[in-house]
Amino acid sequence: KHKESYAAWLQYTKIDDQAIADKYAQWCRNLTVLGDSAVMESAKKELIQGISSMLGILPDSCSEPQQSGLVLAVKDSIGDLIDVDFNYLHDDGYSIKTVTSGQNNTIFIVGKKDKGVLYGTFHLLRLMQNRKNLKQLDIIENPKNQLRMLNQWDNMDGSIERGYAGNSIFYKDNQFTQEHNRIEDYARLIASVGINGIAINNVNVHQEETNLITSTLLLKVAEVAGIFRAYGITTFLSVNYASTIQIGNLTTADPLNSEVQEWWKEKAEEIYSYIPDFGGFLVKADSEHRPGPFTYGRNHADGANMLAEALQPFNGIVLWRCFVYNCLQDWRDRSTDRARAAYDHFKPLDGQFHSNVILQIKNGPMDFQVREGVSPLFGAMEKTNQMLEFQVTQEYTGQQRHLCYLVPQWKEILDFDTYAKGKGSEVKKVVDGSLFQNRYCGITAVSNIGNDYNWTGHTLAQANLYGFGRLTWNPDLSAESITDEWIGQTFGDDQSVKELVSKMLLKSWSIYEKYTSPLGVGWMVNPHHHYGPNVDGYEYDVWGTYHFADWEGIGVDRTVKTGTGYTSQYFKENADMYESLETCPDELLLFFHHVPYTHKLKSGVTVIQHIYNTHFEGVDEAEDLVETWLQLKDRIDQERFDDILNKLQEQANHSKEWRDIINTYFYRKSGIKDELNRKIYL
Ligand code: GCW
Repeated sequence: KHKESYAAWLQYTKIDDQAIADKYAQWCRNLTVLGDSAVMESAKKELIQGISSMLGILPDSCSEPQQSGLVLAVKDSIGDLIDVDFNYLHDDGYSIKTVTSGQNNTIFIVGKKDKGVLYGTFHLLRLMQNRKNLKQLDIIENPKNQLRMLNQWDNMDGSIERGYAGNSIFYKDNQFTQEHNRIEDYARLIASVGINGIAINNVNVHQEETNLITSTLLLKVAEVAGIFRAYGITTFLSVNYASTIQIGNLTTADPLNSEVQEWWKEKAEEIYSYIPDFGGFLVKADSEHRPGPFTYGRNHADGANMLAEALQPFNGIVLWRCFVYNCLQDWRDRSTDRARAAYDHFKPLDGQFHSNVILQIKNGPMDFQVREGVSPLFGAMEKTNQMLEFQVTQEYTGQQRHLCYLVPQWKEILDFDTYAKGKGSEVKKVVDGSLFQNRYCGITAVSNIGNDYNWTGHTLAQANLYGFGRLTWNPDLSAESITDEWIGQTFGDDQSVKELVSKMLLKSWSIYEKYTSPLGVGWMVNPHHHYGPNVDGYEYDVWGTYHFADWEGIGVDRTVKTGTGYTSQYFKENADMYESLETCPDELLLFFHHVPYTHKLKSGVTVIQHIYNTHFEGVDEAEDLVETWLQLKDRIDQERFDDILNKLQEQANHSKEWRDIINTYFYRKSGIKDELNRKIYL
C-alpha cells in the first residue's frame, strides 16, 4: 500500500517494453565496483535495487570489469580502463560513458571522488526511469553550486515548524526516533538530486534542541550523520546563540568575552570528536525573539566570527541567517520598512566576516511570499560569502493543500540580474561564487517533508523537493525539463500523463498568485498559521507586513522620492526600474508603490479591475486543475489519483473563499464596480 507514494521519484517501475528492457540488460547483467567506501556501497546498493526492480534481473557483482556491464570507479581506481579528463571534474562531478567495441558493451560511471560516482549512479537510473537510450552516453557533469542544502525546521517534540506533511522523521517526544530506514530513504531521495548538506533541527532552537550539542545527544546526532554520510550528505546543526548561558553555566553570550569564546572552542572540539566531518552551525540570531549579539552591543560579524573561529580548526562553517528585522513594529509608523532591514543590518559589515562564514539570505526581503522583490543583498557584499535560502515547504503558497509548483518562481529569482558587476550578474552567479570568487557559496532551502506516507502531504508537492535539488545542481536547467523528468519517474512514461501533469504544474504558481494577494503586495493571510485569506490579518499588527489599503488605493511606497527608500538598495538599473511607476513591472507594482485603484497597469486594466479579473480567473483555473486531473483517471494508480483529486477539489473550493473575501473587501473599500458585473458579495 502506498508504495508509489513512498518511493516518490525513486520507484524504479518495471519496464514493460521488452525491447527497451533487453537493451538495458546488456549493461546491467554485471556490476563492477572499483573502490571501497560507504558512499560507493550506497551507489552499488541503489543500482542493484533499481536494476532488479526495473529489469527483474539481479546483476552479478564482479571484482573486475567483464566484457559487458557496468563499472563504477573513482579517479584512484580507474587505472587506464578509460580516459577521463579529471582536470575538468570537480570533487562532486562525474563522467558517464558508454564504451562499445565488438561484443563489448560497458557503461562507466567515474567520479573524481566517491560522491561523484553516487551522483552519476542516480543520473543513470534517472535516464533508465525515463526510458532514455544508453547506447552512446558521453556525459560529464559538475554541480554549479558547492553547497546544496536543506534545512529541517524539525523540533525534538516531533513537531515541524511550518511543516505540512505530518511529524518529524527525526524526533519524537523529545528523543530521536529510531526510524533509521526512513531517514536513509530520505537521504536517498535528496542525494539523488544532488543535495550534499542538511541541518537537522529548526533554526528556532528551543530548550530541548539547545542540548543537541551536549554529549548524550551528540551520540544520536552522530548516528544520523552516519546515515547521511553514506549518501554524501554533511550534517549541520542549528544552534542557540545563547548556549553559553543555557547550557554552559556562563552569564553571558557576548561574542567578545573570552570565556564565551573558549566555551565554543571546546564545544566545537567535542562535537568533532563525535562527528569528524560535521558541517558546522546554522544560526538564527537577533531574529524573532531569538538571542544574538545585539544584546551585548555587538554586531553580527562579531557574533558569526566568534563561532567561525571555534569551527575553523575543523574546517567547519557558520551559516549565518540574515532574516533580521524589527518584529515589534508599530503599524502607525510608516517610516520603518521591514523590507529594508537585512540590507541595512548587513551591508555595512561587508569585509568583516571570516572566510568560513556564509550569510544565508532569503530569496526576498520579506518572507517567502507568492511574489516579492528579490533581496537586494544579493551581490551587494563583494567580500562576503553569500548563500540563497528558498522555502520548499509551502508556508505562504498553499501549505501543501493547494498545488503550487515553485520551480518557475525559483528560476525567475536565480535568473534575476542584480547588475552587481554590470549586466549579466544574475543571482545564480552571485550564489554559485563565480561573480566574486567566494570560498563558500550555494543554495539552501527549508524542506517540505514529514512522516506522511508520501513525505509531502500533497503528492504533487514532491515535485518541489525534486525541482529544488535539480536546480541547486544546475540552475540553468529549464523548468520544463525538470518537470518532465520528475513526472516520468513519478507517474511513468505515459505521454498524455506527462503533458497534462506538466501543464498543471507549470501553471500552478500563476493560478495560486491570481486568487491570493495581488501585484506583489503579499500577506493577507490569517495570523499565526498563515492559511487562508484575511486581508487585514496583519494590517494592524507588529510584524511590519502591511498593504495600506484605504478607500483610494493600496500598496507600499518603497520609493526614494516619497516612500521608505528601499528601492535605493538595488544597483542602479534595478533601482531606477522599480523607482518609476512607468517602468516598475506590473506584478510587483504594489510591492514598490502605493497607487489609486484606478491606476492603469501596463496590461491596460486598472488595479481594481485587475484584482477582480485575476480572482475570478484564479478560481476558474483552479477548477480547471480538477478537470484536467479527472482526464487522467485510469492512467494513474487509484490511490494517488484519489488522493490528489481530493486535494485539488479542496483547493478549488478554498480558492472561492479567497476570491470572494478579496473581491468583497476591495469593492467595499473602493466602491468601484466590476466592469464585467460578475458576482461580488456586498
Ligand atoms: O516567516 C517566518 C516563519 C517562521 C520562521 C521564520 C524564519 C523558523 O513564519 O515560522 O521560523 O520565518 O525563517 O526564521
